[in-house]
Amino acid sequence: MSVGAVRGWVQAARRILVLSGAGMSAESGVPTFRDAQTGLWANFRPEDLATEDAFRRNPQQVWDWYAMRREAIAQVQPNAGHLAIARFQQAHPGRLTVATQNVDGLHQRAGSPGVLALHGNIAEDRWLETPRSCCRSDPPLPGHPPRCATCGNLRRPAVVWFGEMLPVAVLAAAEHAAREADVVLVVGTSGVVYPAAGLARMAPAQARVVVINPHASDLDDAAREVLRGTAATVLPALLD
Ligand code: BJW
Repeated sequence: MSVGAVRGWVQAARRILVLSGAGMSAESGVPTFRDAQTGLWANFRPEDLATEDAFRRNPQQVWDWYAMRREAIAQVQPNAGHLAIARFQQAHPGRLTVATQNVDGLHQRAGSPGVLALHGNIAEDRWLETPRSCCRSDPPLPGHPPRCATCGNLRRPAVVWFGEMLPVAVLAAAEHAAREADVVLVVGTSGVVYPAAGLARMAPAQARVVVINPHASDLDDAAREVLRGTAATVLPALLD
């Protein structure tokens, strides 16, 4: 099986789901989480940073880690893979849905409409505790993190940490897109984090699931075809 054959599936498909992970943005210069040398968690333990407990224990450390990543992401650009997806969507409205685990906003910046951001968006923040009227009335006091001047409620990154629910409507829309898909392109994810990884296994039995990843992933066994290449090289060859 070749890129050419998968391209035929894509061109014939009525409904396509792209499920993307950190590898989608690697060629834009955003580090992945689990790659051995360069992954964000080669140097940090996720339970120290990507949980609500971690934030409550050490809000400044977690806030600063996210602020550093937010600034780095603001400097990078969508790559040829993001752009190929967005071009396909513009040329074929309604045929392709993007569900991404990425919080970097690069699909949106490439011009993809209706991106389902399963794990939130790093550019946004929200209140840690349910906001009271004081939180809503005055701008938060600047700080690391900013806080409500009256009750001390903290701002936190609007991302989904371990142990937290994914946004319900976003996950439901992604599940619907998976069940309707005749082709699912699983791009740049290790496939270890649930429920996002489970979307690739929700496609109907006759659907063609294609993994695009230079390395082995936990979703290879769910795939009809595995393309061992990178997002920025394979996606333009499939979609343009
Ligand atoms: C390239 C490339 C190139 C490189 N081109 N490819 C079932 C079983 C066991 C555990 C669970 C389960 N269900 C739920 C859980 C618990 C947990 C979980 O999944 N744990 C597992 C790790 C074991 N899940 C959760 O806690 C989730 N919530 C939940 O389940 O809630 C339930 C609940 C119910 C009721 C009440 C309350 C709760 C939430 C998960 C949130 C994940 N959050 C993070 C952080 C986001 C914020 C941030 O950015 O800091 O999301 S963790 C991190 O992992 C991030 C990513 O989106 C996610 C996935 O990682 P991804 O994208 O796959 O990246 P990598 O690095 O792992 O892989 C990169 C891949 O790219 C590699 O394969 C490379 O080869 C490849 N690559 N270059 C293409 N150029």
